[in-house]
Amino acid sequence: MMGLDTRLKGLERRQLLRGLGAVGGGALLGGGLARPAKAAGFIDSRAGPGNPQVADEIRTEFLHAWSCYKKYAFGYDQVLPLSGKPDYFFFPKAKVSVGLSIIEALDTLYVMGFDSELKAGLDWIYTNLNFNINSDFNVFEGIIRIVGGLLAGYLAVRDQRLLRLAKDLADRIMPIFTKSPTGMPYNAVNLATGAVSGTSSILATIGTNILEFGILSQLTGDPSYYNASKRALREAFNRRSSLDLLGGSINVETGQTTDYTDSGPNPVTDSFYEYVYGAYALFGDQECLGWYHTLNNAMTKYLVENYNGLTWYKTVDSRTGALINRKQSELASFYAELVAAGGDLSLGTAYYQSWTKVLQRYPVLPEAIDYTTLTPTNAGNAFRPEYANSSFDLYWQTGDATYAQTAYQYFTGMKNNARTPEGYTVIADVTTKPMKQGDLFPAYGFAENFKYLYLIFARTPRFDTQNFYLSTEGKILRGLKPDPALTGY
Ligand code: DMJ
Repeated sequence: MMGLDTRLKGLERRQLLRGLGAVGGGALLGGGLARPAKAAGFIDSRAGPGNPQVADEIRTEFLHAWSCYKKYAFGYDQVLPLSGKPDYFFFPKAKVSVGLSIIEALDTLYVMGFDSELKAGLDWIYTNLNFNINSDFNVFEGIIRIVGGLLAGYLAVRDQRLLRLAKDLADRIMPIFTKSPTGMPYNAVNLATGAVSGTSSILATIGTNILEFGILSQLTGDPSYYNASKRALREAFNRRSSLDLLGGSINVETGQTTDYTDSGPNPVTDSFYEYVYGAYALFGDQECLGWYHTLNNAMTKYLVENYNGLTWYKTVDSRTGALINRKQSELASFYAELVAAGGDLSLGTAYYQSWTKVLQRYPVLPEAIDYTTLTPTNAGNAFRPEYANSSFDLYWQTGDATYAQTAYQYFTGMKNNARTPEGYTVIADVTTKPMKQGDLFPAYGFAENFKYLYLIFARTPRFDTQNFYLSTEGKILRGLKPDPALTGY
């Protein structure tokens, strides 16, 4: 074990510096963009001290949510804040927990400076976490939440045990790629036996893994993780239509598209595009950047439309471009920052403004709307972070204080409606007054919402605002600065 540790450290140092490919020179921001030039007189709000008072308010609310998890569900996957009970996420039938909320929270606790909470979480992980579980495991969620969470935790405190756990889980997941005739991943794997299942995979499952697996390749010096993910992206890209649009799912054994619906930034295709671009932003992969532009240009051409003065993405048939529906999932709102990072700031701004219009109507965004009327087609809200994700990245891309203001508006809506006496929870109906609450705090709430908000207003030496990159699950995969007080804990 000592030998492994020493080897990893040496490799890690060299490869973190070098990256898997050449990352473009100059100061990079989240999304890998150089800062856009601004008109004379524009006040860049990034240069100042942030807003320590608001940062502290957000930090306090995070602790309120965390305390509820600690009180009722510590070591379980999630908490049910109203009933005060624990909840299983990955293995509800087997009643096995992997302490998901702890893993999701690691780098948030770190950047917020909750060191004793972080140490308690790490102690739980080092004592209890074991992936030898004889049950099927959802690989999409497992990679972005657990592999990503352990890697972000490792990048924060540099304890080799976290890296070993991330590698152990990734090795148990690898059969989804290596057993697939096309290289595109199956949906699920049995963590103990390596048996794979689920042959028709949605695009998000096929393509939301290169960031976590690429970091793992960097840290271990083993390129097989990155290469498996890259092959899957290539295979999916090669199945685009003559319009350069992609369908929603593919049979990973035959390679046939099983659903030709292109829902663009909406599920089930959403984070596929995020990771095609991310492979460039995080690892300098120019081929992926080319793929991103090909696909994004086609979406801009065939999906984007101006409707009643607002900008939205239609869902279309990928073969013909024919309209399927004009629904918009809240989950798509992250795309405002991605399309801006990819070079189209005016489209990103317009899309963000469209969502801000909905936020003015519903202080907590509904899960989905019909954008011809701005009315909900699903009136719940599962404590969704995507709008705040865009606020955060657009703020750091542009320095425009409008994004901080609208982020605070989002925070106020969340605090006024999703707060419970002991924690935070999901909303069952955003259209009622007061909003009807549900009974669940999703683990991603510890990874995303509060972190995006906090890192707009806070200035902490533990986070590099000049050069960062976060995964689809809000994991800080670049930009964590080690603190000697915690290193190796
Ligand atoms: C999170 O797991 C991630 O943000 C993912 O990309 C989409 N769904 C949830 C949050 O809404």
